[in-house]
Amino acid sequence: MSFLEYTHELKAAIANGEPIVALESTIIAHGMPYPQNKKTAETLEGIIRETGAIPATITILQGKVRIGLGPDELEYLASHPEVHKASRRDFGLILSKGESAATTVAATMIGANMAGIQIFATGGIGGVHRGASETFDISADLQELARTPVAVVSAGAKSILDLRLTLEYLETMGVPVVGVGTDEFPAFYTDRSGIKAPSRLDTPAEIAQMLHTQWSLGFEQGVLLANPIPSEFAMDPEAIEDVISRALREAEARNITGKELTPYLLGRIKELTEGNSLFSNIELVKNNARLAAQIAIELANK
Ligand code: PSU
Ligand code: MN
Repeated sequence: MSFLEYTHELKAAIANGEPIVALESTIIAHGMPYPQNKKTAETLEGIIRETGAIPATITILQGKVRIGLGPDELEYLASHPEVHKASRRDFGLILSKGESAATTVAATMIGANMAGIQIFATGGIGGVHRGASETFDISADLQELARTPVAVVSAGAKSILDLRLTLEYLETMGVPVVGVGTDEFPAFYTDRSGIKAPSRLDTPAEIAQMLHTQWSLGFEQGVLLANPIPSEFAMDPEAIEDVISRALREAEARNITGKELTPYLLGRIKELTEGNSLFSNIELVKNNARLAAQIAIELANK
């Protein structure tokens, strides 16, 4: 029995080796408010098509891992923030009950890999949280990068996380981290973090060559491509740091932990910046979708 379901378009595209870019669904259900989340999901799919690749938004719907999303399903996910947030641990639980879920970076990597899709665009990945030495809060996204050969295009990671520890963890796990056109690891809302990126590549062709080589060697790891937010959309580093510190203090005071923490922080940051952070967030994901499509096209020619 297959637990995977494809749209007709994607079934054919995969069989024909066409360039495809996976997109996650937690960013829709739990990462942005309605209706901007729906609009953004549509815009991302549009950018990938205009660039010459095919979008594959990945979700879990009624007990199936769905590769590709139709308009009614998008409307459902975008307007139901109470839908499950699924990571690796949740597949058996959710599929066996025929339930639906938005997929995190980790779960989207799993779905993409099952479907044979190698490139995935998102905004920010989960990572080692600040204070993890006490809380043990390390996103399952990092462990997934250590074991699933999918390249994730992100704008680095939000400084709700401890970026240095996140990079240490990825180093330990043998995950290549590549700054795209930058020597610094980008911090999501800002193109600078003061932390050096472990490596740098500048063009989609170079990146595709690196991915092809890495996976031809048989490594099982994913690759983290850290693509900085275009500077015209970047936020003021000090202002955003104040907001993040405040959101973190509030989360601690309210005892918010586990999988609730990241969505809580994202929501508070948006409220506290009066939507400015949402604007930057949307622009950086668009930028990542475009790069991911360019890489997928180069990789399809290998
Ligand atoms: N970071 C963001 N935006 C997001 C997420 C993280 O800047 O939307 C979402 C992604 O789906 C990511 C998940 O995979 O949160 C990580 O959750 P956790 O920290 O609970 O592992
Ligand atoms: Mn966590």
